[in-house]
Amino acid sequence: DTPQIGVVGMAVMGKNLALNIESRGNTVAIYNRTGSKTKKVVEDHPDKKLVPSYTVEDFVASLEKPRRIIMMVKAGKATDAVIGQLLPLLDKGDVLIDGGNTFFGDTMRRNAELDKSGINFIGMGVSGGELGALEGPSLMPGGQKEAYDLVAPILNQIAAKAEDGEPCVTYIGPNGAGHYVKMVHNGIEYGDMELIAESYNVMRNLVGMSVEEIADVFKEWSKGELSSYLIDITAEILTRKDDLGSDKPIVDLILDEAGNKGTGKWSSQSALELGVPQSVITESVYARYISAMKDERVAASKVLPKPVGNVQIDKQATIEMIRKALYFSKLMSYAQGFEQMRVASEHYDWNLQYGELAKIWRAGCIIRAQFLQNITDAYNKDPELKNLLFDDYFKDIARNYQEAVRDLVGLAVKAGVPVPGFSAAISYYDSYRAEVLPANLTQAQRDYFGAHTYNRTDREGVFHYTWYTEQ
Ligand code: NBP
Repeated sequence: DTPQIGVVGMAVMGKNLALNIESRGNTVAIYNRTGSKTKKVVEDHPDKKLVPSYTVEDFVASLEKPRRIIMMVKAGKATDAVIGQLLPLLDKGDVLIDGGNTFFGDTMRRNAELDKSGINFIGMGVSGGELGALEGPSLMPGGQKEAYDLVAPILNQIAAKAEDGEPCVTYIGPNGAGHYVKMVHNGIEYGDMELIAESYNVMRNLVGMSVEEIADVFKEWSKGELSSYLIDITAEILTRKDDLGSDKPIVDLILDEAGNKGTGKWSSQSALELGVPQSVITESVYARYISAMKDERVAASKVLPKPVGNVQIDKQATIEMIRKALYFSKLMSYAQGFEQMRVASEHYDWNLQYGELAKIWRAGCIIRAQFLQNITDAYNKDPELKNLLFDDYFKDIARNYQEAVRDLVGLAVKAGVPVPGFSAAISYYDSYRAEVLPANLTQAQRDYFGAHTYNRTDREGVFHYTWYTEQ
């Protein structure tokens, strides 16, 4: 059979994606810079319809036309290098897909450059990790719509399926839209992970619970509205013991320094550039940074005073407060993430379909959760929704849970247990619903020291006050 599609990059993601595509009845051409990896994939899977090539020329020549190629290589220079090798060999109308975790700005640039040669370039976010790539990831493709239509049948086959059977893939929008949405997805993932970590920490250090007890609480929560992949794996992680012999929970032996590969940071940077408040995700990025300052924290823990007051805790009541704080804060984080995508969509002219985005995150990806259906419902009711907080479901949760968040943040702050995500969430909520903010004073200060002028509440025009007379 002539391969219907080719995959470049035989590291774990590319290999698994190729096997996924093959498992749906397709013949797949494969290529990797280092030939031994390609050889190993074929040797490990002798019965699969994989067609290996050991030169780019052979690889391109082996494909059905118009050619469809997915690149799964390290984002950045490697992507440009592979494009550079492929470009002279491709014809007008061929479709090149970058499935790496690429910065959306790079995808916009490459899409425009390749368009000049008549090559369709799709930047596709792929979420779900190794297993997702193999069994069904959530896919976020952006680029020329005609190009998407050429690959849509295969993408529909390989994507994860939601409970209602719908594939977790849809056309996201032109040029960098797919990678942008994947970036915000990752930012939201940072936020979810931080809020879960804070919940664990408050149970541990404010309520004084054991790791086993906390595992049971997460198991219980996963049956309710918090039901999600990340809550499930948290419950499971907390039950696991040391794999090197002691009977301690493995979490107690893992160093508390969080790494990152930059997608959370990109998400925050873009929010700053677009002027969108995205505090929950940004606090999550900061939380990873401050965690990595282990030596400084150890030194500071020895010299900086602790809180002096005592905090009285009612265990069961506090656990329920934490559950509500977690859900409320998650809603704030998604409200911010979707607001960011709305502003980006207007700024870059992408025409993003917000309800569809929540839909394709229902399965396959790391942030998959029952709750995403509420977002789809909200946008179905009102596609022009400015912010999810105006939706009835979100309003109800805010009404019913806000007191619990306030109580919990109060207790945690009093006890000195850090809750940057929860605090950011409730502060955002209070700022967003404030008819009047103290920005009047900020404007007065700006006018005082820099003659930056201000508007008035009672009349039109631009004003400058004579704060002082020049001597
Ligand atoms: P890596 O990100 O580790 O990349 C390794 C691949 O890039 C190998 O095939 C390697 O070829 C190739 N490569 C490099 Br490095 N430099 C190259 C160059 N100059 N020319 C040609 N090929 C080059 O692999 P991965 O973890 O499988 O991830 C692939 C992509 O998928 C990345 O962009 C990643 O961010 C993204 N992604 C990963 C996950 C995940 O869970 N891991 C999830 C979603 C998306 P070689 O064998 O010759 O060195």
